[in-house]
Amino acid sequence: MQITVLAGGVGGARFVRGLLRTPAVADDPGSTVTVVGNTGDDITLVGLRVCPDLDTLLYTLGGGVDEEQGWGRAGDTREVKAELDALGVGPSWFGLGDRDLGTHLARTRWLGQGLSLSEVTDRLARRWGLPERQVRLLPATDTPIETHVVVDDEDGGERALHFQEWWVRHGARLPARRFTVAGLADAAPAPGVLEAIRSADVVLLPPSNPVVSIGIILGVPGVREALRGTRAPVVGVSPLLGGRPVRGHADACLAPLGVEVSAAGVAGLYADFLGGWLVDDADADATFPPRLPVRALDLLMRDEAGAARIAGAALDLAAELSPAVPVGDR
Ligand code: FO1
Repeated sequence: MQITVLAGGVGGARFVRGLLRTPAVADDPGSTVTVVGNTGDDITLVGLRVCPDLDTLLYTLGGGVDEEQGWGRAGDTREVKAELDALGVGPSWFGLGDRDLGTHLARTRWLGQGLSLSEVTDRLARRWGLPERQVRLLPATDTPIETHVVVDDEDGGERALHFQEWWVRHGARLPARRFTVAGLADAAPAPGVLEAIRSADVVLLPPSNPVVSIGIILGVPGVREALRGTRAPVVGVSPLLGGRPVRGHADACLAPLGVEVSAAGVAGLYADFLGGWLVDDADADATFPPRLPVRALDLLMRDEAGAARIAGAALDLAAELSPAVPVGDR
């Protein structure tokens, strides 16, 4: 089975890790999981290109993530960061681990040598053993893009700051007026992205942030149209449980869009291509778009087994929706 997942952040990475444990993938060496990762979070710091969502996917799927944080490298130290702080070279609010810096140094060197972000990501994926785990990781686009957040300034006007400054430094507490993505309108999908959607047996949307993770991938020209046109069922998992995100700040991202902060509100953002929707038991009685198949279950991903249970339920729903999806081996 060919499964394509649009993913961003910690929730996306943990969901994909669970997906790899489902029988549909683990017991079928012919199955492949293509993950299209968000690159809107990317930022250049001290001259280094940092791709947080791609790195979270690499480290989580490769067994090297700091489990407590959900991002960064397990057992990392911050010697270089401490020295940069002592030298007054910022930003001080962004934590860069020493091992993690190795990734950013290698990526920046390879990009500087003329490799595309896809080619760089492929090298990093090999370092983390992703092909052996049946995973292909593609950035949504090779075009450099950056999500910016427009907030109020002190004079009653507005100013834009990089997504990471809003998210990490301000904890998403500065009310956002809107999100803009530099470079997105002219971005091209990375090689393989549209094909992975068009030729998939199933497309899955993990419980990733619908605005600044999945929303950015959907904004890459051609991606949304490919989802509308694919023969594969598109099944999504709500990132909101009883109207609240389990982690992250999806609520702060939905408010400026005027979208209801609920599982139904998020489903509405995907209405033009969504084939099925998994929601938490807490949302079982909510009103969803008519004719949208909705299944309720416990959506709390407590551990890898929990993530596998949720991913399996998404594949079950896909099998209900499409005769092409094999039943009984999830
Ligand atoms: N998140 C934080 O809350 N604080 C940090 O200092 C931080 C550093 C960081 C460094 C590398 C990396 O790959 C991720 C990092 N994150 C950090 C996570 C990241 O800011 C966000 O969670 C994602 O971009 C949102 O998906």
